[in-house]
Parts: sequence; structure tokens; C-alpha cells
Amino acid sequence: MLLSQTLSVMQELNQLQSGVFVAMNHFFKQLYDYINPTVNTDLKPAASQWQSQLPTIWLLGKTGAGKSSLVQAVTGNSAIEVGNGFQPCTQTSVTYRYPEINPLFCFLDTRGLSEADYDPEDDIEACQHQSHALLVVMKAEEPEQSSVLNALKKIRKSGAIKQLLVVHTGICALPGQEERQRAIGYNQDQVQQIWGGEVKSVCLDFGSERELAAGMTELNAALAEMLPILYLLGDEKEHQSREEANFSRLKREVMWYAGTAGASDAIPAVGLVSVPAIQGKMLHSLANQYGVEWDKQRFGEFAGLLGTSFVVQYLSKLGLRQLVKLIPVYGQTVGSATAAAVSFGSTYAIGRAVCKYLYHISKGEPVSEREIKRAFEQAFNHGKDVAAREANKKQH
Ligand SMILES: Nc1nc2c(ncn2[C@@H]2O[C@H](COP(=O)(O)OP(=O)(O)OP(=O)(O)O)[C@@H](O)[C@H]2O)c(=O)[nH]1
Ligand SMILES: [Mg+2]
Repeated sequence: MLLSQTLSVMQELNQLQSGVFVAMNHFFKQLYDYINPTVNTDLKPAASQWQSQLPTIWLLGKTGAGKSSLVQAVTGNSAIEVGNGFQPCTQTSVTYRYPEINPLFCFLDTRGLSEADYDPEDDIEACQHQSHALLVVMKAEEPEQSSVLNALKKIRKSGAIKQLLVVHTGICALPGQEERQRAIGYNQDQVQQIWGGEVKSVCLDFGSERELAAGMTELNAALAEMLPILYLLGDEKEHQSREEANFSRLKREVMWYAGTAGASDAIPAVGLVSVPAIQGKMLHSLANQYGVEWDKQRFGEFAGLLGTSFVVQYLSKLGLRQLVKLIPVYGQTVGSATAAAVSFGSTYAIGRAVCKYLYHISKGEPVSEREIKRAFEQAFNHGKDVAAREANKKQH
């Protein structure tokens, strides 16, 4: 490695390390100030910062292709208007946040394309400062896709969107295996020619329960690949214990606080609430949900079990570069991306650990220091592994 390269890597690592210390010192010093329930921190500025930059999945396709049906299927939001198949339905771009309360990502459902002169400029603008995932939705039986392909050309040229997925819908309209494969292959090729390389795809049919179930599993996996944060959200495997089942009900809330903390660090705008204030509010809210009174004594006990030096040492050993990839906040410098990653990861891990603590307290059971530390470690590592897995996949 050239000396200049080595130096720049070292510089970056230094920044990562100092990011950890700054963030954690911040946390333990200041969090104490936010225990008092009468201090009512206003999270609105940080929360709206997070919400204004939620990772966005943009849907593009001809009218009737099934864009709104897809949003409805993923979010379970039955209020989303789905067309009758004869007339265009969605008239303007609509953003659907998911979950509706404390959202973690959103869909940008756009007006169906029918004319060749669709100008995607506004939608590019809406997407480019956020995560950049595009879903091209195509009815398998519809080979005439020029309006979609023209829009795709412009999007490709803008460079705003890095990740693309093709969703082939209505596959049951083509009953013969061969015919179906040919139609899907034809549309897939049209997209790949414009995008310039292989593009991932999933096939489904909203009218067939069987095909929909299979397609949705594939779709969810593909979405989680595009936005690693969704892995954390979707990790709903069998719970080994009552405690885990309890946490899974609060996980979205913890992730939302983590995202808000990350956002408030990523763009250090004046007037944004500090990370300890967000974490303080999270601890308070979680305690409330376990029916545990949160006061200085409880905080002291929890902080003692987790241990300041343990957390600082642990974080400074981490490969934070991987974690940075998990955080759906773009456009920052290395330093602020690191701060955002540390804030996201530590808030999530502290949230996980405190839920374990609160569960035992609420049951009147003793809490072991080892268990709390393990919960923190596992939560942090989980996020890191997800991001690392994604990074590896992209390299292959
Ligand atoms: N059987 C079947 N019907 C589908 C499928 N995808 C869409 N449809 C039907 O096509 C109609 C239009 O679906 P929407 O989800 O509203 O399509 P859209 O892409 O949002 O259309 P616009 O809002 O007009 O752009 C609805 O009646 C859907 O039930 C599919 O995979 N299978
Ligand atoms: Mg629609």
C-alpha cells in the first residue's frame, strides 16, 4: 500500500475512534441530566430531521402495474387506494411511512406512467437525499414499457439511485411456464439494457395467494438487502424466551429512537436535540412501558450494570466502518457518518439492554451484569453483521 494511502486510512481510523469517545462520553455524562421525568425534552426537531430523511423506496411503473398493491401488501395499510385495472388510479406521488407511528422507512408511490414524456425530475429530487432504492414494477404480460424505460434512462443518468429491483407482477396471467418465463425475461432484459448490467428481480401475483406468499418472502428479503436497516426490523424469528418476545414488541420504538439519534448527529444542525436527551427519553418511555418507575437510582443501577468503561472499550474495538453502512443517512463526511453510526448503534444496543433490565425488574427478579452486557453486545453486533454481510455481497 502506498504511504499516502496508509496515512489516509490511519487518519480515517483516528476519526472513527475519536467519534466513539466523543459520542460515549457525551452519553454517560449528559444522560444523567435527562433522568428526571419533569424534564420534558422536545424531540420534535430531531424526529423531523429523521423523518425528513427516511430511507425511501421509490416505485415506478405503468398505470395498473401494481405499485399501490405492492405498498399495501408490504405495509398492510388497507387505506391505500388500489385501482380497478381500467383507469389510472394514483394521481400524484404519495409518500407512505412505515410503520405509521415512529416510521423507519417510506415508500414513494408515484403516478402510473402512460405517456412517454414523463419527467422524473421531481421524484429524483425527492429521493436523492434519502436512501436510494428504486422498484420498477412491470406487469409480466405487458411488453410495451417505453414510458418506464425512458424514465429509467433519466434516473440512471442522474446517478441519484444506486439500487434497483424489478418486480414482475401478474405472472399468473401467463399460465404456461415457458410463456411466463419468456415474458418475464423480455421485460427483465429491457431494464438491464438500460441499467447496464444484471438487476435483481422478484416475481409475484397479487391475485394468487400462493404466488403472493412466495413472492412476498422474496420481496421482503430483497428490500432488506437494499436497506440493511430492514433486517433489524424484520428479524422476527422464533423467540426463545418471554423476555425476547416482549422486546420484539418494543423494537420498532427502539429503532426509531436510534434513527432519531443517528439523524441528530449526522447533520449537526443548530437547535437539534442532543443524543443523550434522545436516549434519556427512550429509557424513560421504555421504563414506562414495563411499568417501572425511572429515577436516578434505577438509572444508576442500570448504568452500573452496563458499565461506562465496558461500553467505551467495547465500542472502540468495533469495526465501525461496517456499522456506518447500516445507517440510512447519506451525504455526510466520514466523521459525521461515524458519529451517526455510533449514535444509532449505541442507542439501539442500550435500548435492547435496558429492556432486558426492565423486564427482570418488573418481575421482581435479580438482574445479572453479564446478561445486560451480553444483550448490549449482541444488539450492537447484530447490526454490524447485517451491514458487513451487505457490504460483502455487494463486492461479489
Ligand atoms: N391479478 C392481479 N391483479 C393485479 C396485479 N397487480 C395489479 N393488479 C390489479 O391491477 C389493478 C391496479 O393495481 P394498482 O396497484 O392500483 O396499480 P398501480 O400501479 O398503483 O396503478 P396507478 O396508480 O394507476 O399507477 C388492481 O385492480 C389490482 O388488483 C397482479 O399481480 N395480479
Ligand atoms: Mg397506484
